[in-house]
Amino acid sequence: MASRRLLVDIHTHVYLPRYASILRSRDSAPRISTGKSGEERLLILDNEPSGGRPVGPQYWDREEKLQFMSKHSIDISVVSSANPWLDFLPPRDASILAQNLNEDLEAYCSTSPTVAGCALRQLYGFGLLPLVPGVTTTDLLKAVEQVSKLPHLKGIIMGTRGIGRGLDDDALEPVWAAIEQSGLVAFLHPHYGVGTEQWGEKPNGHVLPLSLGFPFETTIATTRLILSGTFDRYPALRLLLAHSGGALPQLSSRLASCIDHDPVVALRLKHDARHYLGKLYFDAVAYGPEELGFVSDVIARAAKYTGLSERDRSFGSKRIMFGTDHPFFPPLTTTDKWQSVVENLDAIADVRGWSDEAKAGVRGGNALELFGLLQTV
Ligand code: 5CU
Repeated sequence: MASRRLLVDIHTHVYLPRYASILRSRDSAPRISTGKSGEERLLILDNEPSGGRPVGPQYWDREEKLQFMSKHSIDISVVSSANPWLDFLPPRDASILAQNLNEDLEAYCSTSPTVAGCALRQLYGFGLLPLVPGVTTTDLLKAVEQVSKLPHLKGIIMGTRGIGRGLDDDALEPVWAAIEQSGLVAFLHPHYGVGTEQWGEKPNGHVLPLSLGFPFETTIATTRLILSGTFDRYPALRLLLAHSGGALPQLSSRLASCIDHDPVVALRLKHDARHYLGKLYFDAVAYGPEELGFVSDVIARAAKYTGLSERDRSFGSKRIMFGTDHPFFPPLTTTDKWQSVVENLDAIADVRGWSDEAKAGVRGGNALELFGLLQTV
């Protein structure tokens, strides 16, 4: 069995039934509403084009997730709750719901079928923390502890706002310490986008917020973590970035130069900014081989800023992992393979300079290693 190459999806979402029913009970965003024809629509943010997106069982039904996996030959999915997580709730409600949803996700994963020929389950998960303004540190730490004890939860998904002041908030220091200590992977995922005033007045649907707003939100949040010295204080922290890290790989040398010219930050950090890019993990939800190749070059280059010799592109691939973003971006017919999935798989296959071993790693081996699943294969 050890020789079979598994396909592992590390970026795939669910609105668990308990969460979906809360969204159905609401009359402002985020909410699920039912139209005259009985069709449900999910409005995630206020003022979304066309009143949100149509939703159906693929958003909450585990059988649909397993069928989607089977259609695309995905062996394992590491499933995360989708945005906006608990952001709209008062702190006590958020803490209770996080606890319940973490239990729900553990049950969703632990009772999933096993992968043919090995002891692994088809589903693992990222749990939730009640990251909302006013929550107590005690409740946040309890949630980290809860997730770390649930055997099928391998990480924590989080947005970029923390408890209201972003992820570089001093109040989150004990939380980063606890996440590092637990060995859980923190999956940083956008929700709000940035700079909506830049989108203009033309009807461009969801294109600008999703293609630019989301990745720039991740770029800014991660840059703030770098600038605050978080990776110096928690060097074993494992942070996974959605959408291949947004624009951060492309902007990292510019960031390094800006830091060099700014003693306020330069004196605070132990390393050149490019060093920290090599400490991060990236999904492969980039849709193009050139972009993936570039991200792996940036990761490989990080070694140079740690005093080691620069590595090759295949070395950089070790921190990149396949993802689908299911159930978002569905195809127009139910029989089709999903274009977004096919594009992301083709992109991995077509990266110039990645060895076959490197491609197999991005398709699944790297994720098995990161999430501690290798020993079960
Ligand atoms: O279509 C969308 O708005 C989204 C979303 O909200 N979250 C996500 O992960 N992908 C697409």
